[in-house]
Amino acid sequence: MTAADILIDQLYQQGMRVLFGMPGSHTTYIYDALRNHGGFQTFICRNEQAGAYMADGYARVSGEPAIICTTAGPGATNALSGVAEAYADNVPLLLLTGEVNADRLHEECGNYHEIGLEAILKPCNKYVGLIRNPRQIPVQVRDAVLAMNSGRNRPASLIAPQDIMAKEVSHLPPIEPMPFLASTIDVDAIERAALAIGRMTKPIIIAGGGAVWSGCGKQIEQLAERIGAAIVTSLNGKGIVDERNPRSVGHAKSISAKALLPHADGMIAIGCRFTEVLTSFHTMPVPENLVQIDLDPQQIGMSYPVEAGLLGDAKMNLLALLGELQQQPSDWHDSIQQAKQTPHPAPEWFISTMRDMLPEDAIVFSDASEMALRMQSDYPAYQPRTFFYPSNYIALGWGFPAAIGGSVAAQGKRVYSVSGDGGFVMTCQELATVKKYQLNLTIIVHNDSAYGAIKNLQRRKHEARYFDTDLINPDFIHLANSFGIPAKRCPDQASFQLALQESLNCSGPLLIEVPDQWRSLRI
Ligand SMILES: Cc1ncc(C[n+]2csc(CCOP(=O)(O)OP(=O)(O)O)c2C)c(N)n1
Ligand SMILES: [Mg+2]
Repeated sequence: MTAADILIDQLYQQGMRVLFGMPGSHTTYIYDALRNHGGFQTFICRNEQAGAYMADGYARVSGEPAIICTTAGPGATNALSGVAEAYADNVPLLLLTGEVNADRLHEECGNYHEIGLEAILKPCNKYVGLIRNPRQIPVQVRDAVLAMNSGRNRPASLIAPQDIMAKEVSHLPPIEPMPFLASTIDVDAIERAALAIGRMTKPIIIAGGGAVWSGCGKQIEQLAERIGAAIVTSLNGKGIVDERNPRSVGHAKSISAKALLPHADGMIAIGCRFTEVLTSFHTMPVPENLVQIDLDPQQIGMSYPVEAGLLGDAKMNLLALLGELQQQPSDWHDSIQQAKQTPHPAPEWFISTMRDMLPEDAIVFSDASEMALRMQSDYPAYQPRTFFYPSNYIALGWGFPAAIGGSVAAQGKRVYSVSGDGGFVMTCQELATVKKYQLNLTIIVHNDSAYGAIKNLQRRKHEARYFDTDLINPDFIHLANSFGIPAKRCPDQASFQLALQESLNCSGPLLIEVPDQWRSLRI
């Protein structure tokens, strides 16, 4: 048995089952161990950056981390953008990377693929473990899994030098998975929070990604009912409560939310970090009477002072709060309804057609394109973990490969990705992955032959001095076909409806191109 066999077995013992990646000269022992073990579902990616996005998408849909396995040096650094996106959005994934031989590590003695991986990985991982001795493997695997699954869910990395992986070792006893520390309730803090909430007459609940990971949608609805609150979400919180709920005013940047937020006299933030993106560079009105629930003590009061901070799991804290709070009279309901009626410009037909045609529980991944940006407000999510966006690192090219990971997690249920032409071409090589595994994925490419989002900025901020934002693209239909994937070009609503309908009834991948050359001049 090699150390690589031990490593793979320990990962399995700690609950890991899915691995995206690409073998290299420094990971042949790891791949041999994967083959011998046989318990992992493995997927070859065509670029490790996309492979890391896949692992990210897998975790967002399933709630469970997957592995992105890379060779040393360039394999790991290719994956870095994906690790960073997961770090910024609080999503767990495990980067398992090969490494040059440990005997002369960091000597820069001419070993190919060598680069200071620990230093590179530290800022975007909760845990980085360099394996120097096979005996360390059980504890390092356990610590990596614990880091991903406890507190804020974030990436972990294991660095596996090839000479260590090749070592013959006798069987090591398995190590018990570490029980995740359950958060405890601070009774005094709950009382302070209940008092603060009792003073709110126009409360707003703002729910972020932490609420989704805690799975506290029901408790949020109950709290809103109890105290007469409106509900808004951040991007990562979208769908935690059905956006058609009479108390929901959607995403915090929706027209309805913007109409209501200035009138609130109290806010309860649940797993929500008040990021630059959410608060539009801290211009969003945040009432002084703020109660904040978060797993991470650093986040509580970081951007706005709090009346009460509740540390720990959101669901547990909400249950404790609900035990304290009486039904609260509120005349806020009419204002919420008025805000919901605020006149909206009609959403783009592309977006409304998707919402009208797709099932309630359809899983949609969007890239950082202009159209996906608009989906944040104009595409209501009805269930948690059904709408995904690279919310905080905002890595263009994420949407399509993340949807591949999401599709693996969805176990056959059809998944949709929405990309612009620019973002899609960044990771379109993964059409090969979709084809190889015949995934039920509908790949929508909104094609304006431009980096439209940036072109818009040039129009607004630089008096339409457009520069380096127009693109020449491949023929997307031929491109998909060359990978053996059927494709439709849909320049109008009727043909788009037909194609979406077809995709609902087909199995395997389908690419839909929506050419829209003049869109950037319309908005
Ligand atoms: C990795 C990375 N590179 C560049 C950017 C900057 N950026 C954000 S949106 C965008 C243009 C997106 O173009 P496209 O995918 O065609 O969508 P469109 O905005 O045209 O709808 C760019 C270049 C980014 N966010 N991430
Ligand atoms: Mg574009």
